Amino acid sequence: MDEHPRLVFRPIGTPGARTFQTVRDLYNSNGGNNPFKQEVDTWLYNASYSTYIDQASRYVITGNLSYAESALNSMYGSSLSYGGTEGAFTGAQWALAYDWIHDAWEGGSPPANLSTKLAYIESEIADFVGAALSDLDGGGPSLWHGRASLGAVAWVAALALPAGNATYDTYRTEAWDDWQQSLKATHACGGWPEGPTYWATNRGVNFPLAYQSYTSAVTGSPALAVADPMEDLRQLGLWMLYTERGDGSFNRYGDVSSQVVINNGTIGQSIDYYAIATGDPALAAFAEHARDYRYPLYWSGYRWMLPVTYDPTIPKPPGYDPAHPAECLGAALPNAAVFGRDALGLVVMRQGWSDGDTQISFKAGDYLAHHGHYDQGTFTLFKHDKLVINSGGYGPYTGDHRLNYYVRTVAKNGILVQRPDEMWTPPSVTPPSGWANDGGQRIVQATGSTVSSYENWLANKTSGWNYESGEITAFDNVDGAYSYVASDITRAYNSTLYDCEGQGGKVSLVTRQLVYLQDADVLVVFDRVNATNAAYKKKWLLHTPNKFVGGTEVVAVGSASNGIIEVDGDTIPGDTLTMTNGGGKLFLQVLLPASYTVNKVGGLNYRYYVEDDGDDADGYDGTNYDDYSEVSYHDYGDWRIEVSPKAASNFDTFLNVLSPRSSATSSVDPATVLLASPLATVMRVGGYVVGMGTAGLIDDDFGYTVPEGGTFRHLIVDLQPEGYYKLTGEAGYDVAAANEAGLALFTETAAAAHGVVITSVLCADANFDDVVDGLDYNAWSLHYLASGMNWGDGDFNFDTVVDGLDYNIWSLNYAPEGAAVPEPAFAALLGLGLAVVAWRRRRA
Ligand SMILES: [Ca+2]
Ligand SMILES: [Ca+2]
Ligand SMILES: [Ca+2]
Ligand SMILES: [Ca+2]
Repeated sequence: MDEHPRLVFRPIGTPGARTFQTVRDLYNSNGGNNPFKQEVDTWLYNASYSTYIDQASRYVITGNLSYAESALNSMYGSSLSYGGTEGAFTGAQWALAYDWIHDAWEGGSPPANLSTKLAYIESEIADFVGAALSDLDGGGPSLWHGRASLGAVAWVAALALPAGNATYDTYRTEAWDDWQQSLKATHACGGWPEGPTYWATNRGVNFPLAYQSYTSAVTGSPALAVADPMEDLRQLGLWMLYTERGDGSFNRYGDVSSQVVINNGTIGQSIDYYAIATGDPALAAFAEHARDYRYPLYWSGYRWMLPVTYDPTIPKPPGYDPAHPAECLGAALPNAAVFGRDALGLVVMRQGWSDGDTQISFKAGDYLAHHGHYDQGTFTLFKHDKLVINSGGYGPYTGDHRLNYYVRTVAKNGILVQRPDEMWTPPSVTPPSGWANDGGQRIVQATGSTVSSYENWLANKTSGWNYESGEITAFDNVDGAYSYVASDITRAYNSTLYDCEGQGGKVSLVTRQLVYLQDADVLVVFDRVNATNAAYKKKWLLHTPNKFVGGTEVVAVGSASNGIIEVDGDTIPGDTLTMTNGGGKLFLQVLLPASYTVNKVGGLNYRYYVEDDGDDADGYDGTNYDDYSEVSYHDYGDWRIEVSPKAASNFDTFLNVLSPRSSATSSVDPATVLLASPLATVMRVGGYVVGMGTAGLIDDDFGYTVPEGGTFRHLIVDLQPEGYYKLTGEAGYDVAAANEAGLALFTETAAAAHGVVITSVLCADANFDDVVDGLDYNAWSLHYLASGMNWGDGDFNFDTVVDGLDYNIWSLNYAPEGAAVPEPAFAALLGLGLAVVAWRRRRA
């Protein structure tokens, strides 16, 4: 492996490898009239950017030895110091420059003292690697803050060092282990837990660089710690793609700074790099989409990366239109995706990728790093403009605004449970005003996380630090129809499962479910909250740029435009509030609790207000934590609403319907509650009926009345996964299987108002007598090979044909006592279907 170049590029002439010649050919293609040259030339002749790495990159592109010599002398005349995790990328840059120019003069005339100069650079890189490994050994860098990216950089730098040196070999062995941690960390999260800003800054590019350097420099190695590193890189790329919300910026979560916007110039090289490293067509289209927001895509100081990161010839998805690069993504990708289901817990649901399509982000994950927030269960919504946002801004790191508002649940679109005597004594730095009791989620480490490895994080999930906070319990998506996510966020709070203050917990259950009806463009949010004390006031929060309109306002503090305003839910026509921002408008309909109040909190002196004694009952004597300066890249909403039940109860459900529209829209389909029983909660909006389990799993039959005729799709969740259910309506019935997410979709038509009953059925019970026996076989045999069939005719796999596949299902479920399975006369035709069905059943 001791040939050069070996980092990213291989020597010219290496079959099948990316080489300097590949770059030069790309640059000169089409007679020099090509997008790569066009972008490169914005930097190539700009003398303001002529550091060692600029010059080394210029050598890669042009083959001009004067650039190589300039890089050589520049490094020889300076030093490389280890500047901690944030500055570590400098070590990778030295390694790349050294590697790329090392053999530039082979077979020609080298510059004076070449070997002396290379030896000096080599020793500087070695010192850097030694210092980085020592830092990693010391356990200081936390996995999802600096450790994962430093491990990747140390690995790249170690690979540049010569073979046949015992110290360097030891470095490489140690760096390999650290890089395996990087692989595990990024595999687990599928995105960056600290959010888009820390990702863009010194992190995103390291992971594809480390993997590319591994593939280009290493010819034999132990097995990698992850099964499919390329797919992991693709997920990281898709995370950027999905979370771009429609205005050239990313969903705000974690500590966010100006790097959250594509046109900042610090994220562009990462967007490109994931496309070229994976060759994924959708990511390549997204990179061109990003260029619509900024061209050239990177800040000049990063354009030396273009030979590494950019290749405009990567194939794009079918239907790619350079004038609208993102439009093809709808056909290339599912409308919803989960990133890091068991760690980051981020879900994005989209209506599509066209202008004006709704984009929703949702988060229910675990504690991972100190630039993450206490935001489990929060969601954001973008349509034409910001409509639902995470509030606040990244002010002073240890200031009151950040520690008592910005990172806290009160600044998110989640649920507060006010326990006036709840204690707040998190470790490390205390904010100037002391810790506020915001009523939100428990604080793990708001400054200085200490995750020393992936295994260390796992070991602390439900013991020690108790990092376990949120869990995505179900996810499903059908393009053009619906997206669904369910989560349990009980552990995010001081709960009966774990209370970091030893107070026994304020809740025993907090769940949130989102059903997004893509074609209707309606988001249904259903929450269950069980408090350990009925007196603990619950608040359902929604942060918006502007004030919601609706209801009779009673000013409690301040004024109607700057204060805390109480609204009795009974005074809100249709229980519907509206909020307009730019070209977008949000209709919010509060369905449950049936009897509720709304506090509107906002205006200049109240927008960061926290009821910091955790008690509304003794008056609004809290604090507006405004010790930070607003900047354009923060979603600094001015208003929030707090929906609370009027009556004190341990258990409450919240059912809210959000209809995002263009600002010109004057009304939307009203939603209505069809059932709110202890077993099931069912609502209707337009042609959709959506049902949830009121307390959890729906384990009994239930019914409701649809108040008019028409064709309805009944989307019911919280069913037994892979259980069978029958909806009986006016004109007949529909049988459906609940999928692994516990979701079943029934279609039904009626002429007028009608009752509907949903019952569970046994698989293959054609005549619904709760036994699978010969009578059901008879139904099957009577319709054998007929099409247009339904369940009662013997079609048990919903393909409308009655055939051997259905027989297999019947025979596997045949269960009268003591009976044997009758053999059909034509068993030979069953073939492959048997294996498929048998496998499905075993999973149930
Ligand atoms: Ca979890
Ligand atoms: Ca108070
Ligand atoms: Ca039967
Ligand atoms: Ca069938």
